[in-house]
Amino acid sequence: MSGETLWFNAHLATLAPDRPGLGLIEDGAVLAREGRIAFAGPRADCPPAPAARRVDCESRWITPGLIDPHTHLVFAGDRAQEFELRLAGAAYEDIARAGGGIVSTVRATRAAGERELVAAALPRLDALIAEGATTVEVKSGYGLSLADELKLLRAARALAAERSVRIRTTFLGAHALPPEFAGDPDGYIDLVCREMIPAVAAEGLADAVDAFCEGIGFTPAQTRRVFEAARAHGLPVKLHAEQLSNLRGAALAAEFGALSADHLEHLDEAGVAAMARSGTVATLLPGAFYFVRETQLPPIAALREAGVPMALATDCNPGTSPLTSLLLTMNMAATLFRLTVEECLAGVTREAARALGLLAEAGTLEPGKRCDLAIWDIGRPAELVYRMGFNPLHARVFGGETWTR
Ligand code: DI6
Ligand code: FE
Repeated sequence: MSGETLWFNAHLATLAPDRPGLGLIEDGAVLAREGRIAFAGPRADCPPAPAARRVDCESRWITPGLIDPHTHLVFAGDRAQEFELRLAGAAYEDIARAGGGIVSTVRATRAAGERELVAAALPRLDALIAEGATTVEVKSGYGLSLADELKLLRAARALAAERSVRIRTTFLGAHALPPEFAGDPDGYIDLVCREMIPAVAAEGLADAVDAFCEGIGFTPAQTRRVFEAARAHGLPVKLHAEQLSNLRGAALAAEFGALSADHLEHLDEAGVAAMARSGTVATLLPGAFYFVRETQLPPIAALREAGVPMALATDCNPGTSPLTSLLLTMNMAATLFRLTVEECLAGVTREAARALGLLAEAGTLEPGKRCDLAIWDIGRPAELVYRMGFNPLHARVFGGETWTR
């Protein structure tokens, strides 16, 4: 881990906020010292570096390592059969009545041990890593009991020991109502607030707290209780908001200074304004939009106009977004949501870091941050957004070290 490494003969997309657009630097260099970026800029300005290792990038492009700021990566089983039923015309309710849907994932996840959950999540994590991801957020929410939520969060944290990647965990106990609390959502929220959040905080297992504020999830009043418990335990909040309807969840999240509000297809002007005031990031999930064949578009123009930062994420989950590609996520954001190339790339780097409260550590090529890089075999950055199902990653650097995965 010690010593210096210099990457030279590269084009940089630094994403540094003090430069316009992508922060492009032709003929750039990146110098890493003890795992952190010591220099990123024009090669001519690079301090003389007696670097032990010098890497000729042969005119490739370097971006910050990619960041997926919203996943439900850790779960057991799959829902391919449910997908087939839906293709054959079955409604979501029929599937739920037949024991499918989210409850089937909860059942499988409860039955799995921590190591099994790690093993199940690794291929999904590897797919993200193979495309240059260096930071991945992972939510709980398929355990829905104290023991199972803790197990899931431990499995998520354990992923960081298996691969060269930073994992941020989010406690999403308020994801769905577990069967044993049928008819008693407030009783379940009592458990979330009085037992689960204190235990998760005491064990230091979560970096944030999230909830699913929706007709089929939890009400704004229940969400508020979850946020109050999170605040009491010093944990920042995020929210699944306005995915299927407008319950004004984003404004509630903004009131609590949320790091992000996610989905947002049904967000209104007041919600946009509230997010702008609180600096809450809009995390857009085009994979879920695509997979459930949603037609209501998130209010991109209004978010842009109000200066709300926009992040992009896979929302990787077995029910509504079985997606493990940030490159395809960018393509979908461009084609379906009309984001620009700059917005797409910023969405999976700088703004994704902001959505995780990690901007001081990651998300741009700036001195002092961890040296997490993706090195690409491309001629221009737009290629990362334009192609579908093609991976031009040449190398991935995590904490100044080059890894194949
Ligand atoms: N929103 C969603 O669309 C998923 N979770 C959430 O909060 C659904 C998850 C599933 O069906 O397993
Ligand atoms: Fe989600």
